[in-house]
Amino acid sequence: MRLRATPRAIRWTAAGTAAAVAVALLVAVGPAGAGPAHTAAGHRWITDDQGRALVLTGLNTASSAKSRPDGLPWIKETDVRRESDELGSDFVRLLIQWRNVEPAPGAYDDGYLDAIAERVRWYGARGFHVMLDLHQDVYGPAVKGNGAPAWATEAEGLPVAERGQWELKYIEPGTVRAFDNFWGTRTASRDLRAHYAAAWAHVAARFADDPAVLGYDLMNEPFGGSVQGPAFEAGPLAALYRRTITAVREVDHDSWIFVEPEAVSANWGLPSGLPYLADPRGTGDRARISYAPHLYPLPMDLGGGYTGDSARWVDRTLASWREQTEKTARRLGAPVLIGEYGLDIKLPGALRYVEKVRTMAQDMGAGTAYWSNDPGPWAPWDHNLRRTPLLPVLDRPEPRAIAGDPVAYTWDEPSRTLAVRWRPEPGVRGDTEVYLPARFFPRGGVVTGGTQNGWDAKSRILRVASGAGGAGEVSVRIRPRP
Ligand code: MNI
Repeated sequence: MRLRATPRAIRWTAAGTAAAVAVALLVAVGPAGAGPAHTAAGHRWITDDQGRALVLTGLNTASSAKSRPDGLPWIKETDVRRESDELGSDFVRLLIQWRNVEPAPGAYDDGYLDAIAERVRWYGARGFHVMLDLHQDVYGPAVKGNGAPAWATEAEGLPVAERGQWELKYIEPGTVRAFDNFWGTRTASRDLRAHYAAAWAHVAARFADDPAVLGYDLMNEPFGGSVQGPAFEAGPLAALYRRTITAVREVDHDSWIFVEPEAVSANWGLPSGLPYLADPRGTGDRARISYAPHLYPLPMDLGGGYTGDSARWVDRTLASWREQTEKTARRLGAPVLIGEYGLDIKLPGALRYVEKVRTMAQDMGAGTAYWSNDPGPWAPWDHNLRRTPLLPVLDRPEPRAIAGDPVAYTWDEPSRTLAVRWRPEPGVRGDTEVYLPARFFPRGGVVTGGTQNGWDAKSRILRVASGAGGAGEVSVRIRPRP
């Protein structure tokens, strides 16, 4: 993502002292908490290069990349077309593997990055924002997981037993040792974190000027080996993030950088100990660090559906997950993106659960990436690529980009009304864009309370003038065109 330097940015870099920076900040954005695109909970929105708040909605692509030797997801371009045509997606969390990026120490496979770039183009051509996710589960294939190359796996010969429940491989001796050597909480033969940061810098250099790439998810579901909880998150994890952020910013000034908490606690709605992580590109609204936790309520991991007692526990998890996520996001000064949520949709109540998560994300001003697009029982398409009942649940009317400071948006299905409210902000350019699925808006929409600026029947995007220059809040309603 590219952004021209704004006068504000120039003033900041010219400011020699902390006091001058503080003055410039007050002049530029007003009192603390002001400035564009903040949610009710006080954290920020992810913005595009026109300053518009983005409502990112999409899928993870794909679990298949974990196990394939080529490290690529199963998709062809026609699958991206299907995702674009049948689903209201404007976002993809695209999995990549360290083992394929850096197959030998310090040697990068640019053929792999070319293949990733081709897939990014498929998405970009259809208006998607792409987040690259350097994925791992259970460290790497040398310890029966995925992610890290074998040369970067120092398990010291300790065993890793196959387990029925894959998550249990995380606590096998060889896996824990490999993590400890990675994090440097034991003395490894190499500084593996230096390799990790440099591998990211190599990837970021390749995609820095790619307008389809929104940013980088530095590590999937981090796990600390024998160091757990706040000691891990505020210690080795924060240190790796700081090192990697510095390395990425040397080659890419503008893309968003997404950080995840320790998965095993945060996925279940427990607190994260992740500390504030400075962005070399600036503080406050200049920073582009986003918080991207996952959401997997424990009752569902245990095979429960969204009914009865299990549903009550899931609801409590959702409430604590939201509270903890917003607390961490405020500490980080970061917008929120739910990088993964998902379940086997045959579980009782599964579709209501998905709806519930989407509504929560909407209330939080958070984007979502459903896990995953691999055809099967979790996905919007089955093994024959026929639509599953999940598809219409994911495919909802929604704003895509809001040209100002978003106040709220709601979809009321009985009255077929999408309502969007925002406060115009100086410096935000372009229209508000809303996505209107064919099954509710077969002939597009009619706007009240604002000015329609165009309708694209192919992408099903309706544009509404930002209202900048007008006074106060803009409140528009969009109903189906008769
Ligand atoms: O549920 C997890 C998960 C459980 C336990 C642990 N540890 C013990 C460290 C870590 C993670 N993850 C959920 C989903 N994430 C992956 C992809 O990132 C999906 O395949 C899982 O369903």
